[in-house]
Amino acid sequence: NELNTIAQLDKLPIGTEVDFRARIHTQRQLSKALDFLLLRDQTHSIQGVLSRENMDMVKWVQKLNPESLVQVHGVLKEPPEPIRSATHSGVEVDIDSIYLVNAAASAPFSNYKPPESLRNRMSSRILDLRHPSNQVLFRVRSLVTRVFRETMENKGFVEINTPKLQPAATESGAAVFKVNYFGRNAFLAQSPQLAKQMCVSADFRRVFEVGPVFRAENSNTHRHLTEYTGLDIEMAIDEDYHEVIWVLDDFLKAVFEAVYSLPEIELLQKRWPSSEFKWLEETLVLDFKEGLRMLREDGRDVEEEDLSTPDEIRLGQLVKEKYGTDYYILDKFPANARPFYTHRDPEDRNWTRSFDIFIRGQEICSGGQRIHDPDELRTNMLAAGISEDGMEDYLAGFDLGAPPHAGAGLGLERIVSWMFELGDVRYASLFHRDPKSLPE
Ligand code: ATP
Ligand code: AMO
Repeated sequence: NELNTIAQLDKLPIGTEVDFRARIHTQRQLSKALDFLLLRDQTHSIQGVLSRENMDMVKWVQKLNPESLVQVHGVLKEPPEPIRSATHSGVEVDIDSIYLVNAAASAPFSNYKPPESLRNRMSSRILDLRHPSNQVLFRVRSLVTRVFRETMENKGFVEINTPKLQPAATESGAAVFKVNYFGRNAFLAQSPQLAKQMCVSADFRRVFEVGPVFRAENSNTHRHLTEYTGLDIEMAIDEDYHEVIWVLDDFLKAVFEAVYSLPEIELLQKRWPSSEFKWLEETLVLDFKEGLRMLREDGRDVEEEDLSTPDEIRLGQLVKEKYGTDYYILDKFPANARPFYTHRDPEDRNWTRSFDIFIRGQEICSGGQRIHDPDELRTNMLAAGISEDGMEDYLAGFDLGAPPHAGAGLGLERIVSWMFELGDVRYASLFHRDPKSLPE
C-alpha cells in the first residue's frame, strides 16, 4: 500500500485506517489520558493522538526528538475542536502504532518556532529548508524556471549551456574569480554574455540559458550573491531591440499569473507578508530621461550618469503612485552606465539602446541591443580598456558578419525575492554564496 501524504488524509472519510510518514513537529501532554503529537510533512500538518493506555509506547515516543521521522498507523477521527487551515488537517489521527524511520539528533532550533534572523536560520540550513514556507519558496523558484523554459521554447529559442570556465572576463564592471587552469589563468563566467552573442553570430537566431553566474564583488548587501542563477536570452532582431522587451514581458507576466495563483502561496505569505503585487495589462516602458525628470520633480539631486539604488527605489514608489504598477521597464540608459558591448543611440551617442526591468523598485534584469559592427566594437573595447586577449573567438563572430541582435539577463533569486518581499536574496538561494561564505 502506498503511504498517504498528510494533505490526502483530509479528503478521506472519518474512520479510515491510514499509514503515513511525517516528522514530529512538537509533542504536548495536555491531559491525563492523552498525548498529542503535531506531525508534519513537506507542507502539511496533522494532530496525532496517543492514548496513555499504552504507557510503554507513550514513554518511548516522548524520548524522540522533534524532527524525528516516524511512520504512523492509525484511524482518522473528528477532532473536538477542528482547527482546519489550508495546510493543517481538519481531522485528527488516533495512533495505533508508530515506528521510528530515522531519529533526529537534538536540533539547534525548533521549526515550530524558528528564529527570525537570517543568520540563525542559515546556521542550520537543512532544518530551515524543511520549514513549509521554504518548501513553497523553492517550488516557486522551480516554477519560474519552468515558465522561462516553456515561454522561450514556444517562441523558438534554443536552450544552450555555455562554458563557465572562460579565457577572459565576460562582463566589464563586475569582478571576476580567477582559477588555476593547468598552470594557466582561467576565469569563472560573470555572465554568458560573450558565449550567447557568439551563438547568434553562429546563426542560432534565438537562444536562452539557465545557469550559474559568478561575481567576485565584495558586496555585502541584501541583493548581491557571489554565485547566482542567471536566466539569459539573446536573439537576432528584425527591426528593433524592443522585440527582446516583449519576449521578456510575456515571460514575466506568465510568471506573475502562475506564481500568484499557487494554492500553497499563503504559507509563504504567512512568513513573509507582502503587499499585493500589481501589474498593468499594457506594461509601462519609461524613458530613463523621464525617470530622471520624475526624481528631480520629487526634489532629488540626480546625475545623468546612472541611478543609485535609493534613487531606483524612490522611482519605483513614484511609478507606483502615478501608474499603479509594481513592474515596469526603464529604457534608454546613458552610455556611461552600460558595458562596452552596448549599442549606442545613433541620434545621440551619449545614450544607448538598453533597458533595466524593475519590480517593487528593484532591478531584476538588464538588457539591450548589442554592437554588431566589428570596428565599432573594437573601438569601444579600446576606450573601455578591455584587451583583445582571450576575446579572439568572440570578435571572430563579428568579423564573419553577426546579425543585428539584442538580449538580456535576469537574476532568478532577485525575481523571487522581490516578488515576495523576502528582504534578502539569500533566502531564495539554496545554499547561498556571498563574500563571507566558505570556511577560512
Ligand atoms: P548590476 O546588475 O548592474 O550589477 P547591481 O544591482 O548589482 O546591478 P551594481 O551596479 O553592481 O548593482 O552596484 C551598484 C549599487 O550597489 C550601488 O548603487 C550601491 O548602492 C550598491 N552596493 C554595491 N556594493 C555595496 C556594498 N558593499 N554595500 C552597500 N551597497 C552596495
Ligand atoms: P547584469 O550585470 O546587470 O547584466 O546582470 C543581470 C542580472 O543579474 C542579476 N544580478 C545579480 N543577482 C544576484 N547577485 C548578484 N551579485 C547579481 N548581479 C547581477 C540582476 C541583474 O539584473 N550580460 C548582462 C545581461 C545582458 O545584457 O544580457 C549582465 O550580466 O538581476
